[in-house]
Amino acid sequence: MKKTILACLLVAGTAFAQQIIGITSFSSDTVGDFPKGWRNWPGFGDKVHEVYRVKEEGGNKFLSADDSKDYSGQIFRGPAWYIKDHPLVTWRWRAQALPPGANESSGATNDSACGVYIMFSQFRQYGIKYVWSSTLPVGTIHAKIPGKMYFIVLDSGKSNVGKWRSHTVNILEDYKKAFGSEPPSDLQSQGIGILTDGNAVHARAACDYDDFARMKVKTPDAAPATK
Ligand SMILES: [Ca+2]
Repeated sequence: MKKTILACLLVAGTAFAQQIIGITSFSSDTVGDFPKGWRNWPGFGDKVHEVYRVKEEGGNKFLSADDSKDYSGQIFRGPAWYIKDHPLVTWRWRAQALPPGANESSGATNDSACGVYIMFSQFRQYGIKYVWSSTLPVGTIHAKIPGKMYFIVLDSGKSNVGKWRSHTVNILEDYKKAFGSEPPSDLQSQGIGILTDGNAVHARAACDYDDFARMKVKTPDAAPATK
């Protein structure tokens, strides 16, 4: 009995060291504006400013993406970091409108209400995209460009539409699963990207995003000294 109590105390007292580095929570952005520090591809002009706007709810600011005009404009921001230093990326998102029938495994229907990119090279289209899919099941990994660009389904379908969903992904582990090989030791993310789009199926897509951060993998602290 005494041993059991001691074991419980040790488990309860084990702390986890985890360095969290915020990327953005939109708290310093202006409601109604395009968020500061984000860019888009040349040629899209100000269209993305119609899609991506900061909103506020209950004192919290977040990014709202709402595309009903087939714009399909990706936005992205730094900073870059070495994946081995901070392999975990966390954020939350809330799908508001799923493009009906969208299926990311086919070019003709490749739309996602919510999409977050970790790009190792923006210009080489080398990276991983996490999506809230209209139709594909959670856990689906699909090679959009084999050996270069993969997407992974984190949420699926209508059941959680309108609810915030928090995710923490391990880029090193997901790289191994998707690419089928160990990631290069100097693998860097160029930052994060976002795309909410419904242009393939010509339907509205909408998603809210918030609280992007990167982290080390959790490692238990040394067990507390006991007598
Ligand atoms: Ca926020």
